[in-house]
Amino acid sequence: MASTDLIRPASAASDWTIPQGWKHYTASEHAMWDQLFERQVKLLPGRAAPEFLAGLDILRLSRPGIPNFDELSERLMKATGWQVVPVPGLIPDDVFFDHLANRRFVAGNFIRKPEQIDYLQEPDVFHDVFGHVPLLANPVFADYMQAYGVGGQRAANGGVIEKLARLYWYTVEFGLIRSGDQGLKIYGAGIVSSFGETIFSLDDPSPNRLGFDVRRLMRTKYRIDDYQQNYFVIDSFEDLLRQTLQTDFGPLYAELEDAPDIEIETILPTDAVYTHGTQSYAREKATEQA
Ligand code: HBI
Ligand code: FE
Repeated sequence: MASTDLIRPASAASDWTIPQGWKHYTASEHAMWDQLFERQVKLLPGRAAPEFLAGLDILRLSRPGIPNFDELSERLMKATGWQVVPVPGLIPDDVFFDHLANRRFVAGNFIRKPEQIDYLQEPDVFHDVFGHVPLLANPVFADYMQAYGVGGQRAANGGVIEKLARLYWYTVEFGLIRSGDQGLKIYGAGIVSSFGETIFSLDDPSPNRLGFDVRRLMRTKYRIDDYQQNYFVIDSFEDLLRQTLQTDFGPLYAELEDAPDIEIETILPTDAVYTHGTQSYAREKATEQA
């Protein structure tokens, strides 16, 4: 569904925010958060980027269970000037960009049901808060997210927004990072909040792990209904910010306008491919087209 087709619920304000209603969460909803939190916290050391792990402490509030957004925002505000605001679910692109440009991260206030523990389509409070908030406590990543919102507001037409959405998808949601000689680590919120994809994205031999290249990435289609076929690997958050949102995108958009999309299973001769090694990944030039 295109996010422009969304209808704002009567209970939501003009900026699509709603009250979190923290007092209304049931004991079993809080228990669902605690269960998901414990499972990911056990899995992530050695797999998640150190910057993500460093930000996890921001989620350890005065009480267990689903974080109270006011308390969380107070802590996040002190770290990087960001806030977390509740919304009912997906919101339109322009509203989403406006929140990000003003350092407000929108988070669903609902939590998945027990039968959805491993997969749900709509971003719930666990995905949004556990997945996204720890890196928002990192000053460089916090600036990247704001710059994305500003870039979205400037994007004049739908074609450009589609390319920007791919940048968000392959970095903020499903990004991998090379962590010195420690091999590849995960940082994308869609991975770090998923038990299955945390393992799949690093260990499974089937997906392509490609060196980050913004032109290549913006032409690459993606899947929303299964683990990813492609992951793009950045060298550092500083480098990501420099190569993308601190660069003038005007000429890039013009250049990409007539460039064809790249199918998800394609590896190009120009791609840098990370291959599976015992200790770490070797970065090689692809020699043949897949
Ligand atoms: N709304 N709640 C919510 N969360 C998102 O991640 C989101 C959204 N609306 C639009 C959107 N993302 C994407 O269109 C942008 O990345 C382009
Ligand atoms: Fe997300």
